[in-house]
Amino acid sequence: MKCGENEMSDGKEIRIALAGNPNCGKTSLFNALTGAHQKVGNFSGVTVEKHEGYLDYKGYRIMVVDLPGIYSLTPYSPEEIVTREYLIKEPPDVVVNVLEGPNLERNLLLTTQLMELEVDFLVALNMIDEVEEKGITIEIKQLQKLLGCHIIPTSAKKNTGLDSLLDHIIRVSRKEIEIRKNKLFFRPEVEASVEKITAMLTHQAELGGYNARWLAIKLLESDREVYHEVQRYPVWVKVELALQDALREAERLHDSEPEMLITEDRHAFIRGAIQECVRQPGGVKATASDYIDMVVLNRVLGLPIFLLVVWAIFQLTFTLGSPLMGGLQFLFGIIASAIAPLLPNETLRSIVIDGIIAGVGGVLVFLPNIVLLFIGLSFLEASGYMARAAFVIDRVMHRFGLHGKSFIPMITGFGCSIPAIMATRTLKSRTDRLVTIMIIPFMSCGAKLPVYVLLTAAFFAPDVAANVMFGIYLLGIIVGLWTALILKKTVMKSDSEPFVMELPPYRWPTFTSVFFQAKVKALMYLKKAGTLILSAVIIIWAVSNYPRNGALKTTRSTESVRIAGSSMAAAEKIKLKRELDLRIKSEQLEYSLAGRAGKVLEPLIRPLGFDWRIGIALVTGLAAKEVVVSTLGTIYSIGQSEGGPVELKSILRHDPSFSRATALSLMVFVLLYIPCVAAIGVMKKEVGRWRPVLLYSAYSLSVAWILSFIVYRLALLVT
Ligand code: BGO
Repeated sequence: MKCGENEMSDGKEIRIALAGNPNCGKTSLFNALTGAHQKVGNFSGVTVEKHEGYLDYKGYRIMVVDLPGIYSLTPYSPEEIVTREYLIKEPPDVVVNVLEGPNLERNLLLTTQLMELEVDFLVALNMIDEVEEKGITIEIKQLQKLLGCHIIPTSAKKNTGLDSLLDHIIRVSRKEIEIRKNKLFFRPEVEASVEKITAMLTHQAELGGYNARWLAIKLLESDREVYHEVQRYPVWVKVELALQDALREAERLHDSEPEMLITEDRHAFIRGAIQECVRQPGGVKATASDYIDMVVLNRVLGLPIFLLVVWAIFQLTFTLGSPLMGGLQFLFGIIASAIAPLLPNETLRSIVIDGIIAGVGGVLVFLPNIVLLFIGLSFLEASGYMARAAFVIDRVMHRFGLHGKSFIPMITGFGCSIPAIMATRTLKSRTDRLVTIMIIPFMSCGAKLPVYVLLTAAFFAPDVAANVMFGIYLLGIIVGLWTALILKKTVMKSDSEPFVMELPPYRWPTFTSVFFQAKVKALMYLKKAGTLILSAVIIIWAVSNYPRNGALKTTRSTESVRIAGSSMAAAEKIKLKRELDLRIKSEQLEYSLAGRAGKVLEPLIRPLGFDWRIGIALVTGLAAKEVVVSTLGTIYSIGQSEGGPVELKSILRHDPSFSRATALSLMVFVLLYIPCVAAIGVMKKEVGRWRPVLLYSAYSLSVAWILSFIVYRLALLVT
C-alpha cells in the first residue's frame, strides 16, 4: 500500500477526504494508507490542523486529506465549519466517511448529513475487528441499500479491507459504480417546506454552487452561515416568508421548531436503519425506549400487539361514542318535534324533518365517533408508536411487494383518502406510489364509519358491534394488500425500493397537539355536513318526492273519507289511517325519480340482499360515503308512517327488507366500492391519467360485488 515518494503513478490523481467522528480511527486509517507521506498544515485562515498525505495505487496517485473529527456538519465548532467549507468549496473526488463499527448509531448522524450534501461518498466501516470480537452482526448489504452508498469493512489496526477500500475509491471516482445518493425524507410538512424553499433557491443563479436542497434544510435549521449567504440575494424576501410559514406550521402541529423536527427525523432515520441492520449481542445496556421496542418490534409479538392496539381503539370509539351518539340522536329528536308544529306547510315540513334533520342530523350524530377515532390515531402517531407499527408491518408488506413506508399513507387513509393519497409523495418509486394510491381507498376512511356504526348498532349487540367494525377495517387492509400483490405481479412489476423505516423517539403526546388534530377533523366534518351533505340531502329529498302521483292523492282522500265514515271504533280508525298513510308514502316513493332509478338498479344488487332504496343510497354515496347514511335517513323517514320509530337504526331494525345479513353485506360493499368523487379527482391528479383510475373503479366495484355476495350468502347460512 505505502510507497516511496519516487515510486511512479501514471499521472491520474484522485483527491479523497476522510470524514468521521473523533476516535473513529481516521488518523489510524490515514496512517495506514499514506504511511510516511504526510504533511501537517492549517486550513486556510484558521488554526485547525490539516493533515495531507498521498499514496500510489494501481497507477493512481491518491491524495488523502484527513478532515478534523466532527459529530455533525452543523457549524458550532471551528472544526465543523472547516470541514463543511472544505466539502462545499473544494469538493474532493470521493469522501470516505469513516464509521466506528461498534458505535454505528452515534456515527451515522454525520452520514445522514453527507447524504444531504449529496457528495460522492463511501463508507469505511472501521474497527470491523472489534465488531466481530463483540459479536455484533451488521447486515452490510441492507445498510448499503438504505444509505445509498458502498460500505467497505476495514480495520485500520489490523490493516484489513484497505485494498478493497482503495479499489472502491477508484471505481467511484471513475463513476464506474452507481451512487444512488439516497435522500433522507423528513416528515411531510417539513418536506413540503424543504421542497418549496429548494424551488426558490434553484432559481437564484448565484447560489448555483450550492446544493439547493441542502441550503433549504440548513435554512430551516436556522444555520447562521447559510442565512448570511442567502440573505445577500433578492430571493431572500420570498425565502424568509416561507421560513416563517414553516415555523408557524411546526409550532401549530408539533409545538416545536423546524430545526428540532429535522434533528428528530434524522435520529428516527438512524434508529430505523440500526434496528433493521444491526444485531447487538445480549448484555448491552438498554434504555426504556429500547425495552419498549424489544416488545413492540418483536418478530413474533409485534403484529399481534399492533392488531390489539387497533382493536382497542375501535372498542374505545364504539364504547365511549355510543352514549354520546345516543345523546345527539335524542337532541335531534327533540329539535324535530319542536320544529314540526311550527311548519304548517306539509312540503316545507317534509324538507326540514325528513330531509335536513333526518339526512344531515343522521350524519352529525356520528361526530363523537369520528372525533374519538381521530384522537386515537393522533395519539398513536404522536407517541411514536405508529412508526413502530409501520416497522412491524414492513415485513408483511414486503410479502405483498410493498414497503412499510406505504403503510403510513394506508393508516392516514383511515382518516381520509385524500390526504393519504397525497402522502404517497414520500415514496420515491413511482410504481410503489401508484400501487399504494390504488389500495388506499380500500381502507376504511372516516366517512365510512357512520355507515358501520349505524348498521352495527342496529343489528348487533353492543359488545359485538366494535368487533364487527374491527373485522371490516381488517378486511379493507387484506383486500388492499392482495390488490397490491396482484398489481405488483402483473401490470406494475418492480422491485420495492430500499427505505429506512424511521423510528422517532417515544413521547407522551401533548394534549394540545392531539386535540388540535381532532378539532381540525371535527370542523372539517361539520363543514362537510353543512355544505356537501346538506346539498346532497336536499337533492335526494327532491328526487325521492317528485314527480308527484296525482292518483295517489285522490286514493288517499277517498280512502280517508271512507275510513272516517265507517262505523269502526276510533282506535281501529286511527290504525287504518296510519296504514293508509304508510302505503301511500311508499307508493309515492316508488313512483318518484329516485324510486324509478333504484328499481332499474335493483336486479343488479338483489343478489347482495339490497333493495332499490339501498341502491339509491349507494349511488348518492359516490358524492361522499356519509351520504349513504343521509340517503337511508331521508328515504326511510319518508317511507315511515307518522308515529313510527324516528331513529334510523330502529327503522332499519324493524324494516322487513333489512336483515343482519343485509347489514354485513352493505358494510362490505360500502368499504370496497368506488371511492367518493373527491378521492377519484385526487387519484387522477396524482396518477396523471384517467385510464388507470377508471380501470381501478371498475375493479373495486367488481371486488365489492363479489365479496358482498359471499358475505351475504354466508351470513344467511349462519343466521
Ligand atoms: C488508541 N480497530 C481497532 N480495534 N481499533 C482501532 C481501529 C481499528 O480498526 N482503528 C483505530 N483504532 P484514531 P481519530 C488507544 O489510541 O485513529 C483505535 O480520532 C490507546 N491510545 O488505535 O486516533 C486506535 O483519528 C490506548 O486507539 O481516531 C485508537 O478518528 C488504548 O481507535 C482509537 C486503546 O483512533 C482512535 C486504544 C493511547
